[in-house]
Amino acid sequence: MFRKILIANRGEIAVRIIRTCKEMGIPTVAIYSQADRDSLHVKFADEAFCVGGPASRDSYLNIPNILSGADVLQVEAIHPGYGFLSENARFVKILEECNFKFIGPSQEAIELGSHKARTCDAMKTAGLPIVGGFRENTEDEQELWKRVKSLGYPVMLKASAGGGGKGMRIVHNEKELAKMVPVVKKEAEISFGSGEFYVEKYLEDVRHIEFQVVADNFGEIMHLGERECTIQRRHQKVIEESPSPFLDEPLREKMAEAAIEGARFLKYRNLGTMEFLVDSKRNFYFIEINTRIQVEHPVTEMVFGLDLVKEQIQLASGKKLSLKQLQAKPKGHCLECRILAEDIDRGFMPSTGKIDGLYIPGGLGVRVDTHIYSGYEITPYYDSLLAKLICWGKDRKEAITRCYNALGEFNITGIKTNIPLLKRIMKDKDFIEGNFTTDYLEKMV
Ligand code: MV4
Repeated sequence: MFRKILIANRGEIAVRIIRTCKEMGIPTVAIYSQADRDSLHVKFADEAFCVGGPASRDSYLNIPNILSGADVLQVEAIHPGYGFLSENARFVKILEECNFKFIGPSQEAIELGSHKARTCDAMKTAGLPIVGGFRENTEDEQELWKRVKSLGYPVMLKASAGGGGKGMRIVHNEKELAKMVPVVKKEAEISFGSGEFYVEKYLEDVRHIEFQVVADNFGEIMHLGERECTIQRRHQKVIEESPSPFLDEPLREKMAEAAIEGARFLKYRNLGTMEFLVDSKRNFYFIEINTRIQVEHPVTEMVFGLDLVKEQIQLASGKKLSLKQLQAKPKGHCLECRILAEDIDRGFMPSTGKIDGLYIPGGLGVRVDTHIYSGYEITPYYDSLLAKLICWGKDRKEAITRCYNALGEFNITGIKTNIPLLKRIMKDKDFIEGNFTTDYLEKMV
């Protein structure tokens, strides 16, 4: 097993990864920015070093600083968490060249996954259904207009290197297309360093359902069911659950088979997620692959009774899958609510400041993954995720009740949070009945 692991991340996921390393008896190294000196991941790790200024590009994205510290402290492997460098193929290549182990999939898989148009083409070749669209060179404006016309509106423009909800726009007519093409290009250029985009038919009233796949270095691949992620705001997930209230057993099996087929085609290793859209007629379409541990991984952990970070570490160190497909038996139902530092009444503006009072709920089936504490300062430099409330129950109804009650106990003062909105959702008839599609959150605010 690895002698020492560096966690190239911050916040709740850094804390989450350190906990598993401790359980496995692996020493840990934290990195932190000048804004994160007083963070929990720094206190919980065995060693820590500062990688630069508050802005992400100066610290958590600063490859030379991360690697020089890793070298000095004799780190063997690096866990990237999610966001930051987790899906950066160049980073993975540099790590390989510097003899550090990357805890995640191969450089090739990450490279492909970060070109979403190419991934769709590959999955089409693998036999998976994809959404109708135009994924070739969109620089040819004449061709672009012609092809969009033949697709029919609405369409969705998607930055090929996109992620984190950036570089995605719905377009209803020619006028909007002319306006949005440069907007998406610019946004993608700034956020991802590439203005490449592609066009898909926009499917209305769909559900976003993703399958967790796990693969070892020996070609063994299995899945750990699905996560329902339809409840999103501006393409940021807010509530996730497993299993999806929308899938029946035959459709679940068909989609799981497709997810595994796609992963096999890519010779996929380690953890990954295959994202799909499912329409009201129960047709499903592959949309993208995520080559990282995801924010919402705990819902899968709770229903399958597994530690996905431990799986990642073991697989990266060359171990075989810890279980066979037939041994993976989901039990009960799990919901995750993302507790965000935002002011719902002021258009979801990020809320910053010192947390001056905090009560974290607990009890049977209640798990909270967080890095906050009373006295902790929320700065504007990073995402607004404060905590993940993860509630398990024997069935969906019990999980919802536990979520609602835990949200009632949760008390965070000093900053604004989305807890009031989450509580309303837990009492909403449509949510309780599993009756929701992509427009759900818009209706709720
Ligand atoms: C789509 C779509 C409909 N048609 N693509 C949004 C996040 C990203 N991971 C995938 N997303 C979507 N892609 C096509 N061709 C619908 C979504 C979508 C969504 C869109 C608007 C509002 C809420 C949404 C929630 C989940 C998925």
